[in-house]
Amino acid sequence: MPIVLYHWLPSPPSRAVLTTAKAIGVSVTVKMIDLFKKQHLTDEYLKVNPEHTVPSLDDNGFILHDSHAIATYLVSRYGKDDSLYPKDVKQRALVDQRLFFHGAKLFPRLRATAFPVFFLGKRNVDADARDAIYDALGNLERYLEPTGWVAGDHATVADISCGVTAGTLKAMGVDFSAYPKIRDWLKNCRSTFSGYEEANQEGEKIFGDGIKNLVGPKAYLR
Ligand SMILES: N[C@@H](CCC(=O)N[C@@H](CS)C(=O)NCC(=O)O)C(=O)O
Repeated sequence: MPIVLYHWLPSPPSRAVLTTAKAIGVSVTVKMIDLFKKQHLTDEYLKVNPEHTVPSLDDNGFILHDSHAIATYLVSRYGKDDSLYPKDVKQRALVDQRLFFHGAKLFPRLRATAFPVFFLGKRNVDADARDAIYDALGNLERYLEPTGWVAGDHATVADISCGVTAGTLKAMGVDFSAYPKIRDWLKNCRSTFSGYEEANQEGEKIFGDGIKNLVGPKAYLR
C-alpha cells in the first residue's frame, strides 16, 4: 500500500515533508487538500487530522501530522542512513532544537502575517509582526555562522524545514540583504537536496505571488 501525503502546494511545512521524502527517495502518493476550498475542514479530513492542518501522513494506517514529526519519522523509518536525522544523541538534540525553532518561531511568524491575508481578508502587514520575522531571521543567520548549516556540520531535516520557510519568505518580498549566510545557505539547500526544486518551485511561487498581489510587493520591507 502506498504512503499517502496529504499536501497543499503553497504550504511551507507540507513542502518540507515532500522535500524530505524526495531527498531520501521514498515514494509518496500525494492527496491534495486545498485550503482555499476548505478541504481541510471536511469530516473526512478531520478524522485524519483533528487539528485540520497540512501536512498529514498515512503510512498504511499509521497516521501522523506535524511536518517535523513526519520528516523525522520518514528519515528514521526509510532513510538509507541517519545523515538527515543523526542518531548521535547530541547531534540529534541540536537538530531537534532547530526544528523546534522552526515550529515555534520561524514558521509561526510567517503564518501570523500570511494567514489573515489569505483567509481573513486582511490587506496589510503589521509592523510588529513583520519585525518579528526579521528577528527570527537574525537567529537563523547566527545558527548558520559556525558551519553554514542549521544544525551541526552537514545538511539535516532542520535545513529542509527552515530552508523551505526562508525561501517562501523571500518569495513574499522579505528583504534578505542583511543576511549573507542565509542567502548562501538557501542556494546550497536548493542544490544539496535532490528534488528540492520539484517539491517547492510551484508552491513557493503561488504563496509568494499570492501574498504580494494582496498586500503589495513592498509590504514586508522595513
Ligand atoms: N506545526 C504544523 C503547522 C502546519 C500548518 O499550520 N499548516 C497550515 C498551512 S501552511 C494549515 O494547514 N493551516 C490550516 C489551519 O490551521 O486550519 C506543521 O509543521 O505541520
